[in-house]
Amino acid sequence: MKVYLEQEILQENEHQAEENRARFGGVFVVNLIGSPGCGKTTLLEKTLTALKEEFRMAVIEGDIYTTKDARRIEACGVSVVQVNTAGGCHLSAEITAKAASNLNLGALDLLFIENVGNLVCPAEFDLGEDCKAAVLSIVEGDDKPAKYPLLFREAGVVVLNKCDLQPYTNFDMDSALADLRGLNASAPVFSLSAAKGEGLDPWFDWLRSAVAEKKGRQT
Ligand SMILES: Nc1nc2c(ncn2[C@@H]2O[C@H](COP(=O)(O)OP(=O)(O)O)[C@@H](O)[C@H]2O)c(=O)[nH]1
Ligand SMILES: [Mg+2]
Repeated sequence: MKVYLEQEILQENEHQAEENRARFGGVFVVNLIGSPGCGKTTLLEKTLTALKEEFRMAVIEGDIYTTKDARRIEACGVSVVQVNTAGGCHLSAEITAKAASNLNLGALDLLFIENVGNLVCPAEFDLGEDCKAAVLSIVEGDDKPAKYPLLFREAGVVVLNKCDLQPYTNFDMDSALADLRGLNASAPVFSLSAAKGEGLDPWFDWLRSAVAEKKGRQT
């Protein structure tokens, strides 16, 4: 019975996700997924600040409680909608649709969705995004891609954050990359430090190409 219910929930979610995808139109939508504290909001702050003259952007912030992340995004001068799941461990397509109804999608190039901090459930729920971005900070350990395979398999792009802390950790980059490549042969992997602003240019360039490619597909 439990399996049946779960399937039903996922099927309903899939239906709404398809509607969201249609509504997003030519906007490139990135669903950022990673553990609490891996640096998703910091990565967004740096990205929005760097690209806000270039692209029309907005953010949907998913958190269990508080508007703390939305305030950080607002301070970057970008429109933001905060969603509080009040205990829910992931965003659903339905929640995303409600949040997106507060945004003028026709006036956007790029929409980021910061999912609830969690390496497990968010990977199961399609929100209608173009791409899941898996964010892993190296202090979480090189074993995490192998231990949380769904997210890394589903990811269209992987960010390895907090690389400035490499000297203080035993993170084995070769081992993490080997596990990652076993799960996902094609996703680009960007090693960077969001807080220090180091290694961000390849990530920005990837976003530029993705936005252009999405626009090209619509015309
Ligand atoms: N050393 C270091 N700290 C970082 C980096 N990125 C984020 N942080 C810190 O990690 C903590 C959590 O970051 P936050 O962006 O709120 O993570 P989120 O929960 O994934 O949104 C904050 O104290 C950040 O300053 C990084 O690249 N290097
Ligand atoms: Mg955050």
